[in-house]
Amino acid sequence: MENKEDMNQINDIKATHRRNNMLGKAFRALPTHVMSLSLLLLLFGASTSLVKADPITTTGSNVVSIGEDYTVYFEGSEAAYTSVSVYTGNNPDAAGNLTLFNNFTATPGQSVNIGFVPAGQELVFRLNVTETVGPNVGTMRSYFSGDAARNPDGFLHTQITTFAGNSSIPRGLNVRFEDSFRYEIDTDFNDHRLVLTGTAIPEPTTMLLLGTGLAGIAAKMRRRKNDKNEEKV
Ligand SMILES: [Ca+2]
Ligand SMILES: [Ca+2]
Repeated sequence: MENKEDMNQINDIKATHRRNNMLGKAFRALPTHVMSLSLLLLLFGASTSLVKADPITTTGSNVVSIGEDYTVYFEGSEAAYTSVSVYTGNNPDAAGNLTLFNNFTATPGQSVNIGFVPAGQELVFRLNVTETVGPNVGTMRSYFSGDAARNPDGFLHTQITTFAGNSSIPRGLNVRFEDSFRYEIDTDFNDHRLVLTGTAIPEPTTMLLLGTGLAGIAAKMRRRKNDKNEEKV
């Protein structure tokens, strides 16, 4: 009885060995370009799975980062006043200026990358408005996204909604400015509209693992090739 079981085990091991040998031969028989394509797909698959859409959370009308790399798109403007949007980092002031768009010269879909913003940090946008019609022609005022208290009239000047996406702008967060002082003209919140999208940055450890994994596969392939060449000699 014991002997029979031993024999069965030995036969199982032999069968597994034969199967592995066949798989190994089949793998080695793959042309080099098929192997390269597999590696490419592995890379491509890995990088796309790290990208997320619509990644931003809001608290009231404040825009808060979840730790991604952000791009701002110009969505459009329905306004009489001229306005220029500026990214000011996490400060509602004149520091850290990055000029984005002029509402009369920018094209919808135009974009500016503002880079990585750590999770939890607010992204503040400022709108520099020049009143070009009405009783105060030439008056310049600045309004900020977020809290009303930041603005010269103490009113909220942005609405935050979700932008569904179109042919030139991806899905993202819609930051919609009202350019009217004390809402004297209207409150349509469509005078200067931005769309913010975020892209997840692969963590260094993920990239390292991916790198070492690929390096390992490449080294194995090289060894296999060398072994084969030595067999031929
Ligand atoms: Ca308007
Ligand atoms: Ca308006």
